[in-house]
Amino acid sequence: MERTLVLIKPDGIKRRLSGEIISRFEHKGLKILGLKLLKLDTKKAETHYAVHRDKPFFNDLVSYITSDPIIAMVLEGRSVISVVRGMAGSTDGSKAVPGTIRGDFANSIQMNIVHASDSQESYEKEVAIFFNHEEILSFEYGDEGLI
Ligand code: 3AN
Repeated sequence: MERTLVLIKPDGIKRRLSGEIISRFEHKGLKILGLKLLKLDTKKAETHYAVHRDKPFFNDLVSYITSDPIIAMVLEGRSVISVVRGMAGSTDGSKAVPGTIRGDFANSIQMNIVHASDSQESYEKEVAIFFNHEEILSFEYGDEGLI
């Protein structure tokens, strides 16, 4: 089973969309192994977005993601990295397809509700920023055979 790191960004939290977003992942049959509400510090935000360090929007992005609380989640499921990227939709909310989280709730590039790891390598780097090993739980829901 694959795992991914999802963030509900400050716009998602402040627009009271957290429950809606978490429900989508639950209804898809993904397993939530870790979940926390936190305010990210600048150092961790810079590490999380390190690949964008040279982009013109880097400073704005770091200021934005540290401006207010976010929710961090570890999800598990079959091909979960690509499944969740598909559910999130394309980066620019104005271009994201309806039915996706960004397509349904975002109209901005920066304030696009969620972040989701784009590869196994990214997941491994990102999960270490947000979770200790003991905060990622291992358990059965009981409906795994149906999903
Ligand atoms: P995604 O989150 O869809 O993987 P990335 O990795 O290209 O998108 O970009 C990371 C984050 O940087 C985006 N979620 C968005 O918040 C921000 N971002 C990307 N492109 C721009 C841009 N042109 N202007 C402002 N912010 C951007």
